[in-house]
Amino acid sequence: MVEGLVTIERIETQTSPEGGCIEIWTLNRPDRLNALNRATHQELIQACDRAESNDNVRVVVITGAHSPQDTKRPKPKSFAAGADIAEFSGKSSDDVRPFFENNAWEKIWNLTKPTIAMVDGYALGGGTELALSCDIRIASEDSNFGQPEINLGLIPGGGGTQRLTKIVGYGHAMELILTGDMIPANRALEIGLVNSVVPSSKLRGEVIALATKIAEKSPYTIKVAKRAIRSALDLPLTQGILAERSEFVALFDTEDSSIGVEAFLSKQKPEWVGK
Ligand code: CO8
Repeated sequence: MVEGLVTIERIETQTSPEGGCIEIWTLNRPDRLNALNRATHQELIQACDRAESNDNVRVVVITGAHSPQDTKRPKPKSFAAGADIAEFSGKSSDDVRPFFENNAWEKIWNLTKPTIAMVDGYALGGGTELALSCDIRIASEDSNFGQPEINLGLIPGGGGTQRLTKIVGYGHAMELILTGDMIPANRALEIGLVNSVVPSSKLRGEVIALATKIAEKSPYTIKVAKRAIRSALDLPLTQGILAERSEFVALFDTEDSSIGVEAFLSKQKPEWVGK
């Protein structure tokens, strides 16, 4: 367990090759509803660099810490209530540009490993965008999503106008960004913003089960699958089909495709080698 503004927990899983784990990154500023300040942002970037270079990390889960609920004025549960608005005060474009040019949202989006946002509470502004930078979003019934930047005289700046539009479609993205309204988890599910909604008490178990299932596949093939699916967002259909074909055919030269095929034919569990 690595403690900081982003707490990192590793869960060992039964993987082949051996040693695989799921990393859970917990944003740890619950008094500020896990608002993403510069320091948190830097820690997220460092966590990305470490996870990318560590072959044992198979899946990354991102979530938010909750503040104690037994105090006089408990803070609401939050995944992340956006960028830290206090850090916007008095800033010019020249002040903020360097921060946005090297930002954690893109770093997470560009991880080659699968990522899951585990959302329990508010995911607003940069918080919804952080969830959108992940490959899969699982939310508790207590969660709320939104892009309230318009109420600050701003627009989403962590990829929200782009990824939200790709994921939920033009009309829903327009409505969310132009109104700044929050939507509850069940509405987020209806518009495809989240993959599933579960009771808060079951959220961690469901996400770990999902992450474990992915961690047990060939880590090499998982990366290829992620890259191929990404092509669907970046490329026109005909080029995307060609990109997929090229990835698919190349897999026939990998040891893991031979292992997978032979394991199926001999009714064995595949023991992946990761290449
Ligand atoms: N930044 C800083 N502090 C925050 C933030 C935030 N985004 N959100 C909440 N807080 C603080 C509050 O100021 C409050 O502090 P204190 O206890 O000292 O008064 C504490 O967290 C608890 O919050 P509230 O008292 O407001 O709790 P409520 O239950 O009354 O309300 C809300 C909860 C509705 C979530 C409310 O806090 C809220 O509206 N927060 C702001 C949400 C928002 O506007 N987010 C968008 C921010 S802009 C942004 O994200 C731009 C994205 C850029 C992406 C960058 C990519 C590179």
